[in-house]
Amino acid sequence: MDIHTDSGTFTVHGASAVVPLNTSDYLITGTSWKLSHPWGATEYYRHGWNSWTPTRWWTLRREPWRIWDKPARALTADDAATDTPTEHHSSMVTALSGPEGRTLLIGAVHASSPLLRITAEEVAASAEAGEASWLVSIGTEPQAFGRYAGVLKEEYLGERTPLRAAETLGPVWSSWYSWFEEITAEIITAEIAPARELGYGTIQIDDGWERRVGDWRANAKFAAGMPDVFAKIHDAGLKAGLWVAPFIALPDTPVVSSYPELFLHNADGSLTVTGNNWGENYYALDFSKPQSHDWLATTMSAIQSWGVDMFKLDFIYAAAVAGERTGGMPREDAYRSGLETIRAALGDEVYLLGSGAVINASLGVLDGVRVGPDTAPYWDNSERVRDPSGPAVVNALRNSLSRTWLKPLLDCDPDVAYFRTRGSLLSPEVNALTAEAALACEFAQCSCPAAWLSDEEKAAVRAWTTRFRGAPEVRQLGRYRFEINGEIIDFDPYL
Ligand code: 9PG
Repeated sequence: MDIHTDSGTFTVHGASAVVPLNTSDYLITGTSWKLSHPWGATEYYRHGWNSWTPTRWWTLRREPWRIWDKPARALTADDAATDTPTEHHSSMVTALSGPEGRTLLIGAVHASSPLLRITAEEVAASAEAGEASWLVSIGTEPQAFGRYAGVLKEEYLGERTPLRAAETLGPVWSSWYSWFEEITAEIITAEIAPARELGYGTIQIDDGWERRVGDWRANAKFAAGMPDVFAKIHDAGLKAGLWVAPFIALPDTPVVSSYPELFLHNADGSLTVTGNNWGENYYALDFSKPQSHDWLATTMSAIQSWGVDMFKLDFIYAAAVAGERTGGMPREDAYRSGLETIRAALGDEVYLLGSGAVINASLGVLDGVRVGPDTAPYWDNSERVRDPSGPAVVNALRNSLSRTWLKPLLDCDPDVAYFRTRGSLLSPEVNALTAEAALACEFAQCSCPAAWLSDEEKAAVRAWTTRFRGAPEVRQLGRYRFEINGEIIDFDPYL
């Protein structure tokens, strides 16, 4: 079937149905289908598989933009099952840029592992299991992405409206980007009074509290237990957040040693390695097995009873890594069912922020997602040249600002803003840029310990939390250009 537009004709091949919704939108069903296009080696939108996966507009005239020459990182930072060095590809959605600002978007509406492969002649759409449905939308760039978000909203947000960080969390102080794993109960409690004073609404304890990843009991640095710390946070009128990576476990944890059958296996019967961090390989729960859901629900409910208002659920992509699942359950269906188990066990009032999250398979369950790789107190990282998923401000900002079209569906966390000059290589100019990015994304988070800040820097934090609490009006004017309460902020020259 041909789709005629004022900027050329597009032909659909191999679809089982093409239903026009109006003059610019089409609903397409099919397992594997193609759309030939007249725009040649144009610009296209590359959307990464998980939170950390490289996302931006790129061009077919260059080699594919990806994590180059680093196969070991593909397992975590890209989709190892589909990534190739030779193909331009995009997960979930892509868009082509045509003449006079015309955009053609192809986005999955209902699909497991939706993948788009893009050439100068055609876009090939495929999904892992059975028939999938897709939207083709033609218009300006904001129109096409806006319609896609609208269709997804109808499809996924019917039963539950996601919580919004601006209303439920306020500005968040996170322990990660200052203390990393070196946190103690004393370090966290020392932050409570200043956090109140500086206008934060939530203190989120990141990685470093647990005995071991997969053994979710407090370690010796939190000797009085987590409920003790959370009670102190609550007594100050703040909400309490906690980092946990509930879909994965390191070897030699009680759950892996006692119940190896709960974890994803390879065809040869060995446990599937789903990534490497903390200096070790880690495994992931296999959610095609009911007992894995039982373990997850029990574990998460127990942690929630300590007094947790918000969870940062990290490394969750691991449940969607390829492996042998019962009944051939599609990997992203397994992932989604794990998130649904957490939501059912914890209720609708707890804020769930995904990190390392598979975006399409999280819609309707998570309240927010990290939309970029980790930031860092430096602009770029030369050790990680050709790794756009490596920790750096430039990588976090580029990814995050390329995903703001997701805002109608969930909160987009661009990672922390910086205000400090101590323990940082960032200039005050870049610090200010990270603070504006948080406002543009409508998710304010910072990790600067109050004791590391000068009086002037503290005043800047206070002014920023006040602006965020005032719910500034944000308008996106271009790919990287925003208007925040009437003031123009243009990230384009930096990205
Ligand atoms: C805690 C951290 C912080 C951080 C998360 C996550 O691609 N990788 O290998 C990779 C490793 C670590 C990582 C992200 C990606 O950091 O994003 O905010 O919570 O875990 O360990």
